[in-house]
Amino acid sequence: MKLQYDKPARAWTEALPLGNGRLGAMVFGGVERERIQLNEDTLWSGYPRDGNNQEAKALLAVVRELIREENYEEADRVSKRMLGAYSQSYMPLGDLHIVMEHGNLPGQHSYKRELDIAKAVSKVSYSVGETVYHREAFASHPDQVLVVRLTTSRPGALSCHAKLDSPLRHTVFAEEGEYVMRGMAPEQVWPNYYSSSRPIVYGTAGKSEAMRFEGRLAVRAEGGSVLADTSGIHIVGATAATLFFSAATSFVGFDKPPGSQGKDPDTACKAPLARIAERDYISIRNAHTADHGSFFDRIELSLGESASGDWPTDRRIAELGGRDPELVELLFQYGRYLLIASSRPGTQPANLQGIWNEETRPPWSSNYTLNINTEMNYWPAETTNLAELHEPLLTFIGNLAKNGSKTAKVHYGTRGWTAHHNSDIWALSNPVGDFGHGDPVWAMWPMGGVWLCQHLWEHYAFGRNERFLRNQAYPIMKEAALFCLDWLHNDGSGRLITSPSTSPEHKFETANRVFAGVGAASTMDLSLIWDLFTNLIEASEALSVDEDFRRELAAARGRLFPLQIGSEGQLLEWSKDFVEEDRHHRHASQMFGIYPGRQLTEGKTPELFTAARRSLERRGDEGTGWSLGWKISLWARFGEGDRALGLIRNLMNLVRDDELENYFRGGVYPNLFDAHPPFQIDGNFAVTAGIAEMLLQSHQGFLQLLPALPGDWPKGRVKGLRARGAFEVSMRWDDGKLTEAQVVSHGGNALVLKAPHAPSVTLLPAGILVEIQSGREDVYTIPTERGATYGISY
Ligand code: FUC
Repeated sequence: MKLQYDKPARAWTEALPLGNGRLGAMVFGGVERERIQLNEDTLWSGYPRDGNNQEAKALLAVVRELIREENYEEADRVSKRMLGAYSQSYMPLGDLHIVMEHGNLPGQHSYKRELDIAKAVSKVSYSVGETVYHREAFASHPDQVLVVRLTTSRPGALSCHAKLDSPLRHTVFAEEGEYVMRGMAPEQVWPNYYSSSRPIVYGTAGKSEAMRFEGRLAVRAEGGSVLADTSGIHIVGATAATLFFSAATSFVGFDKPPGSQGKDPDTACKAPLARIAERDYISIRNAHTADHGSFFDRIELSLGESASGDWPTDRRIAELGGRDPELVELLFQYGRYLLIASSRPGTQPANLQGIWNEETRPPWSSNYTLNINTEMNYWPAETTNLAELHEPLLTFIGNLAKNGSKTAKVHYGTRGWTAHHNSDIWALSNPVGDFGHGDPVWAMWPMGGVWLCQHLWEHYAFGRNERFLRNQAYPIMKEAALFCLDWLHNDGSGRLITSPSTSPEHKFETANRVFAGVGAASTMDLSLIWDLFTNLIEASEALSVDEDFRRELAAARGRLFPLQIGSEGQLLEWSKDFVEEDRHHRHASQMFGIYPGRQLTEGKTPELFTAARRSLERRGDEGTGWSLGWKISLWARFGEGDRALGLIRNLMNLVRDDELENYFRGGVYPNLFDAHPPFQIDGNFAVTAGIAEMLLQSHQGFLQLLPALPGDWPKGRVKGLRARGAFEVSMRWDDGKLTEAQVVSHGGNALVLKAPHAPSVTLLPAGILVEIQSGREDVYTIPTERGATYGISY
């Protein structure tokens, strides 16, 4: 479980990520000059503002009429005028620089650096002359600090200085032996794809409503002397030293201006340092590894043996890629590592780059992109046994619902709430595009909230926490459904359609042979609404509430414009058989009902299921990082393990930042970060979710063990995957066949299992035979008791 290298990072995408959910660090591992790039997950540009467009509502009827007349070009033009403000951007905090004063003797270093993802500790070691230097770093969640430990083999040989720096406006100074960096974020950062003469706008110091921040560095040395001044902290002649970095911002919530109403970052920044003052390094490290392990160790995966020996990770990627089963395991677990490091209860949800960003104008604002990316980040949360880490997203959905109810009213005059394709820490919910600049093909998509509601349902479906469903999930889902009920309208023949409607970011050809984005009733709209209504119907049944509303939902669901099959046998992306702009387009939106949805299954909708497979076939096996990642799960849902593994192999293609020219397909960087390119973390999470989906599925009301096992993983085992119904599943297989499974029932629900023939089920550890309650063809129902473990074989 290690990423390892024989050279320092030359680029940011070679540096190794640490994180405690809130604080992020990218460790470069330079010999003379260590750079640790820093982030804090609440450090965003801007402050709460109303980005809604008051003109939108009046234009809605105009756009709908143009679409009815099939005048799509004009509909595109008019819908531009319905757009609101752009989202704000996630900001870098700065850098911790450590300059080692031991000279640099090239070629004599026996250099090594690594990231142990099971312990969440990064290490650098090298020698200068006879002296060996070690560096160890981790981001502690229990102690809320980043810790860097420097040691040397020769007493007194450690001399270095450390300082903080930031690309944002800031000042630095020394205070009581600590080194402090204090600054302010911009009030406005325009997206990197928007050309502006003033892309980054700061407010006036003291008056600005923007975020304030502070970073603070404390040092404890063993031997030697320590001195802090405005140029940094100087360590002279020590044998070991520990650096503690703390950071905080003035953020107090999505709806509170962090300038005038924010908290004092200074107090918040000092507190963790004060708390660890009496603690020794080992106890802080032990608390950290135990905390990380409490999540990480829940899953073990073994897919086969590697032929790569002790190679550096980048060489392994380049030479073996997805053909190295242990590298696939590493990539799987890395996705889990990254979620543990970027998303903890109480933190912000993982954004496009998780929490790791060094740019002041990051790609796509490093924001929350809701038409695939943010959801994808959380695909592995439930299945790979990290359900608590779903919390930041689930809380964020509640924030979005508050702002989104205003957007629904102002933009469309509907009940309920809506969000569009972009959001930010301020829970922006309007369609973005600077009131007329954006392209409706991405902006005009009021389905962001509908998709996010799937996460509320899935959190319940996996964990079966009824209190969560009743108090948190259901009310938000219901409000999203009210929006849908008002947004849907009769197409003239009794069927319910959405309009204006887009299939995220993909255009179709109009009769005039130009490409347009806005039309009616895209497949994704209808599938998302089907999903929300279905989940809500089941939720209201589980809670025994809202019988009338349930009937209303079922009636509306029954009237949804039916999904269409096109001339090539494919599931259509739009309600008409348009020529698409790019048949290999990265978004697989029309396949939502296959994955992550559950509308289309072989058992219930065989024709549409086959048509969706045809659509995926037409999309091809290439794509950006996250697009490849999505296709892994899609092929897994089609039960095609070899094809899914093919996608994993495509994704494990080494991308180096300095070789990016004319490179337009996804891959992974030397640090295993997903390359869209550029870096986007969603692909990492998608591959983790995809591998879980190959091994276990539970979306059809029954569990399927090893539904899409590729031929190249004939023998293996997995411990700790989760299935809907509050089950935890471990399996072993050999010769491509299940040899043994163990299922822990956390909820005492009936275990419904799809199996080739009646399984043998025993209660463990005693081994008492359990009788199958009922069996119909290949689906068997087994009663379970809460907390009990069952052995299954067939
Ligand atoms: C959507 C995608 C892009 C990119 C961006 C952040 O717009 O279509 O590929 O992932 O989000």
